[in-house]
Amino acid sequence: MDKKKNLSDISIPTNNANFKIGIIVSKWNESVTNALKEGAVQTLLESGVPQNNLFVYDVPGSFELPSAAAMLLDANDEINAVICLGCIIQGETRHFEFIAQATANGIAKVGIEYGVPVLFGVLTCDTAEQAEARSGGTHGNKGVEAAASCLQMLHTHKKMHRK
Ligand code: DLZ
Repeated sequence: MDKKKNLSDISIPTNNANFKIGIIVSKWNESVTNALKEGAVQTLLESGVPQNNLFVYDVPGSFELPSAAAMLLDANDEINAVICLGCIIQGETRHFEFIAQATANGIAKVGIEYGVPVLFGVLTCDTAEQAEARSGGTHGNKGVEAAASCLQMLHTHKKMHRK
C-alpha cells in the first residue's frame, strides 16, 4: 500500500484497452507538469491503455488547456476523454485567480459541451513546494489521480449507453 497521501481513494477499473485518451500538458512550471504527465501516462499504461491510444500535446500555459481540449475533440472524433494537466502558482499579482478560474471553468465547460470526460489535473498552489508535494511527493501525484478518475468516468459513460 502506497503511504503517500492522495486526496482521493484511487481505484482503477480494468478493461481499458479500447479507450483513446488525449493528454494536454501546460508548459508553465514545466518540471511539475512533466511529473504530472509521467504519473498520468504510467497509470494509463499500467491499466492496459495501449501507448498508441494516448495522444499527448503541449500548450504554453494552463489558460490554454480548455481550448486545446476542445481543439483535440474537434480534430479527432475517436478520442474518448481528455486529461488536462497544469500547475498554477500564486504570484504577487492577481493573475492566479483569473487563470485558475478561467482554466477550471473552461475545462468543465468543454466536458459538458462535448459530453465526454475532460479531467481537471491542474494544481493551484500557494508555493512551489506545495506543487512539488502534489506531483510525485508527499501528497501523491495529481496526474495519477486524474488518470484514475478518467478511467472511472469512461466506465461510467460506457454503462450509460443503451445495450
Ligand atoms: C501568465 C502566466 C502566469 C503569470 N502564471 C502561470 C502559472 O502559474 N501557471 C500556468 O499554467 N500559466 C501561467 N501563466 C500563463 C497563462 O496560463 C497563459 O499561457 C498566458 O496568459 C497566455 O495566454
